[in-house]
Amino acid sequence: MSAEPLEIYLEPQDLERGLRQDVRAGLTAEAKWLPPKWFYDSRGSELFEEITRLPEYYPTRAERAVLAEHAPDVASLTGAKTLIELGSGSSEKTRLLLDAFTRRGGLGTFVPLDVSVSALLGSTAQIAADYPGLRVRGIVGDFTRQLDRLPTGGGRLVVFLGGTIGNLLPAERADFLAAMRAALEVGDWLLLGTDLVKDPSVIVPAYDDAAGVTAEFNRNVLYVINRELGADFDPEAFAHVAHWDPDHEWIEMRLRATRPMRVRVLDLTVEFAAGEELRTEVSAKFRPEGVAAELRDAGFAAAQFWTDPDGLFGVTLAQV
Ligand code: AVJ
Repeated sequence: MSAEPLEIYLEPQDLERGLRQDVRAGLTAEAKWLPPKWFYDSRGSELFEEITRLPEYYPTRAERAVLAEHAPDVASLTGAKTLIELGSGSSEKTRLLLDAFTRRGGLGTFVPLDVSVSALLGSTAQIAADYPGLRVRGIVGDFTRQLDRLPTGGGRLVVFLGGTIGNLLPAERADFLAAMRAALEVGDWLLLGTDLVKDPSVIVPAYDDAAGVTAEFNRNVLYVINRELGADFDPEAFAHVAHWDPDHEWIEMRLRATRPMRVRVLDLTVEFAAGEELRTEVSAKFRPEGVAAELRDAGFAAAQFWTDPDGLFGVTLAQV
C-alpha cells in the first residue's frame, strides 16, 4: 500500500505562530532559552540523523540493541493492532518493531507523528513500500499538543523512543504523561525510551562530538529563526556548549555569544553580552526507579524494563 496523504494538525501558520511565541518568551527571559523542537527543519533533521551515526552518540545504538533483542517480546506482550510513534523522525529503529509485528501478524496500522513534514514524507513512503499490507497514516503534529488527535479504538501501542521525553522539564513531563494516559484506554500500551544516568565522561562527548556535527545542529536553530522570522543572528558567532548538570541529572546544550551582539527579531532588539549563554535544549537522563515512579504517578503500570548489554539506555513497556 502507498502511504496515505499526511494528516496535518499543525499548519505552517500554526508552526510559525508557535515559533514566534517561543522566540518572544525565550529571548526576553532573564536567562535566555529556546525550546529544542525548532532544531528540526529539513537541515536539522538531517544533522540529527548524522548525530545518530557518530561514534560518541551512544543512545541510538544502545536503544537499537534493546529493540533488536526485545521487539518480539513487545509484539507478543501487546498484540497491538495500531502502532503510534510520537516524534517519529526517520522511524529507522521502529522498523525493528514493525518487523516483529509483521512476523507475528495482527498489526494493521502504523501512525508516525512528527513536527517535521520532510522527515514524515520520507519515512511514510519508505515504510509503506517496505511493509505491504500495513496502513501508514503520517500525522504532522506536536507530540505535546496533538495527543487528542490520535486514532482511537483500543489495541494501541504508543512508542516514544530515542530518549526524547528527556527534552521535557520535569513538570512538563508529568503533564505530558498524564495527557498520554488520558488519550489511552485501559489495555493500551506505552513503550518509552529513556537515556540512563551514567558517568558524565560518557554523556558529555555524546553532546559535543569531535567532528562538530552537534555544534552545527545546535546553531541550526538560529538559522531557522533567521529564515522563518527574518532575524539577523550571526550563528557562527555563537559557540556550542554541552553542560552536564549533576543536580538535575540532565545535559544542556547552550549557545555562547563569543562577542557582544545585538539581534533584531520580530519587534525585539535582543542584546547578548560577550560570554552570555542561550539554553537550547535540556536532555534529561533517568534512573530506572525514577522512570517507573513517573509512569506510576501518571496512571501507568510498568510491565517490563530492558537495557542494552552496557546498561546505557532503558526501554520501558507500560500498560494503562
Ligand atoms: C532526539 C531529543 C533524543 O536529546 O539526545 C542529540 C537530540 N541533542 N544531540 C537527545 C540531541 C543533541 C536527542 N533527542
